[in-house]
Amino acid sequence: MSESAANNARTRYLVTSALPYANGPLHVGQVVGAYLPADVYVRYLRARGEDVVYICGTDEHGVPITLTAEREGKEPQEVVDYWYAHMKETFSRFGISFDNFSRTSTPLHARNTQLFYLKLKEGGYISEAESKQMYSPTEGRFLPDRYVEGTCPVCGYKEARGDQCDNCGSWYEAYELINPHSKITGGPVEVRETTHLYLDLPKFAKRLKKWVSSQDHWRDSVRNFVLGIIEGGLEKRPITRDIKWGVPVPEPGFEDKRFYVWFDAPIGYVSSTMEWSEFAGDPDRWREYWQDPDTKLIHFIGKDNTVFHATIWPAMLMGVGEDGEEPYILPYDIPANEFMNLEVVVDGKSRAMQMSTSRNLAVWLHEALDRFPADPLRFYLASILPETGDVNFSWREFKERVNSDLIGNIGNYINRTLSFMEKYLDNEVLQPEKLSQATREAFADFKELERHYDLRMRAGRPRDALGELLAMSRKANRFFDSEAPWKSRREDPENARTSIYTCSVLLGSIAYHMAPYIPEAVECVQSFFDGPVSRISDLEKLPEGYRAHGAKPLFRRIEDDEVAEAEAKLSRAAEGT
Ligand code: B3M
Ligand code: ZN
Repeated sequence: MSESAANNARTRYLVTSALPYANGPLHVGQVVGAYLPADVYVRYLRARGEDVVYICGTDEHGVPITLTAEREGKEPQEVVDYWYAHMKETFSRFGISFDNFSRTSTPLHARNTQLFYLKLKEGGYISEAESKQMYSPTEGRFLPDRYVEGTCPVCGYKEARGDQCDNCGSWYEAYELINPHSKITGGPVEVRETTHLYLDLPKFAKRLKKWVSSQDHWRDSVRNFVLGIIEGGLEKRPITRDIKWGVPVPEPGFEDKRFYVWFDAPIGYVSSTMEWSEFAGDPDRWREYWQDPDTKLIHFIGKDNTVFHATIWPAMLMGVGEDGEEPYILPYDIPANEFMNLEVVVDGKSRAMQMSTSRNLAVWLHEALDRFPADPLRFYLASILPETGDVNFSWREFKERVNSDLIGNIGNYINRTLSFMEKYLDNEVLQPEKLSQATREAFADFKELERHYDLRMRAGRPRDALGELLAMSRKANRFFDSEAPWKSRREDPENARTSIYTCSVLLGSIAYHMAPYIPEAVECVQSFFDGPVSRISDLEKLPEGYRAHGAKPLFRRIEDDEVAEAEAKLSRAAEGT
């Protein structure tokens, strides 16, 4: 599509990636679930002139944070400060192009969360109720389920967790455990009554069902999962916790409680957008993105976050927009991605294993970036995005894909075309008077592939779109082979010029379409030319004064010993050595 056509029908997008807990490094499983697919999509939309804001930030509340802090003997604030900075830097090294990366510990976010709560209360969606909770007399506090351990009431397993038994899989209330004790101190715990605030989800059931059923463009897996939950019957959900770390609850008697992390976290998308408009010097601008029904709000998440984004969050959005207030829009799409397992060599044999962050059995993004540049990592991960089912990450496959597809196919094409121009044509490609039959055919084929690429990308399937890009590059390589300009340059120089002209146009298209995946390489290609790559994306026509100079190979090969080292690290974690 040409840029001017896209500009005429400019659409507004607000794209978000799940807010990662600020309690540890990012791993590739998170990257393929929520960040890379969103970033590729956003870069694609921006390049086509759409109005896009891409929002994220760290999730800094809840038990995941306090557990980490206690384990490390630190204050929660120290933990989140460290990991916020670490994540921000890692995302930037990996080329994730957020427009704003905020955090949920800001005062603005606390105010915003309280405002959401007060509006929901005004709307009649909040109630109070007592429940039983585990209390630790020695620590003088209520313990969240994850802090409690005991003997499973079903199978007798001694180290069962507060909410679920890892041995037999049963679910129960923490007070049903036999000999329950604190996971932190080992001391005994007892059952006490406590009061919490609840979000009245059943009041939204009808509206939610109607809304979800009509989302024909959602992935079937997501729509069916959510409909199943709604049809199974929604219950009131507690939105407060007996914990000291989090957003304070603006109610008397709740001074020692905080909002549940899943209540405030999605509001973090709104807060981050507000912060973005403040930074942009236009403090009300966020409203366009959250309240104008023409905006498309898209949440990229891993599938374990689906119920929060597709049921509870939309209910909250429905609930706060009533009574004179400008209503909030609902998510247009919630592309939930499946999981990634790791291919690990154990005792000399390769097998797929589930990632385990606590056992250090994970591919940490910052470590991967210490070994390899961002582009090849992005390329490989984009080629195995878990869009339709679980996938396996393998260092060996990384090497093969990069060396054969990225370098052998795409890199090779760009390199041979540019070197030919530079060596034999004095860097200059002139548009021929008449396009040859072979050129017209190549352009037609490319147009078709570009159309497929656009369809896949618009459908939120960047992995499939990447397949089309590789097909373009294979086609371009075949064209170069069959035209054989290295021969014709002696026998028929005019013909060689025409061939290379065509090859350059195809190169422009390839660069334009690979930009969302491997932005560094495209910047490099761009630096060989006068003018931005997108200007040469229009098939059939190169801009005036189009020249290339100083081209060098875009990628380096991945060597056996490099992946062997990365692989060995995983093997050691898997073997527990
Ligand atoms: N922090 C859970 C996760 O990182 C949670 C996502 C919040 S998105 C609003 O998977
Ligand atoms: Zn059990």
